Amino acid sequence: MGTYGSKLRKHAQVLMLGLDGSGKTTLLYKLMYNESVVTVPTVGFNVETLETDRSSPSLTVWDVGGQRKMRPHWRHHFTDTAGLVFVVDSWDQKRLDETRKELHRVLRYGSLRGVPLVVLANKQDIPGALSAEELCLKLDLRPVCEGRAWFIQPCSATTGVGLEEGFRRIVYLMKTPLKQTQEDIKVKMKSKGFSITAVKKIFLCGR
Ligand code: G3D
Ligand code: MG
Repeated sequence: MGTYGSKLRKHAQVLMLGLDGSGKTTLLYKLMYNESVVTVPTVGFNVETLETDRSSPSLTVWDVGGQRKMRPHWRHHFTDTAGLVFVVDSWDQKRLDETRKELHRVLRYGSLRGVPLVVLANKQDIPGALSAEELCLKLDLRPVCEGRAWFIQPCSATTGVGLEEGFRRIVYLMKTPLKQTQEDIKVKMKSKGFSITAVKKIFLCGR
């Protein structure tokens, strides 16, 4: 199952990163308790366990503080990470460049090589938020994710829309070898009448 497969047992560690203010803590607690919480900037980390279906591991989700001074500490959480969730504030275009740089920096770490990635395009409820497709291009996801299973999921931590799908997707990517993932998507989309090129554009923004 590749380098990340051995890390997937009964519990799997999912690391959730992203700039401060992107919505990590809000979405974690929305997902856990279906409640909107008042957040304060996370200093250190929050950790919660999410139960999935029986055939999948439970997820220990680490929500690590995203302030600039906290980012050098992200790497201490990389070992044993089976899946990476990177949260983006889709509305805040001023910080897109910073977001792209941090994401690319994280993906360059050797210990995260081959670890599946789900980018959560958060704050879709705000008018003017960039779509997943637009973010995909602006964050240069396609080239930087070469050789890695990845997906971009639009969501809103406030309304809860797209959150479960995003975490289901990371479980799926963690359980399925990269080649299989590509084949599954091709077959699924063919049955729905999409061409392979369309699959790439719509779901993966290219690979
Ligand atoms: P972080 O943990 O990534 O640092 P937080 O981010 O979860 O603390 O969220 C930062 C701010 O963004 C919070 O607002 C939170 O309510 C808001 N937020 C998070 N997700 C969404 C979303 O999907 N939509 C909207 N509209 N807002 C969101 P405050 O005002 O408390 O700073
Ligand atoms: Mg936080």
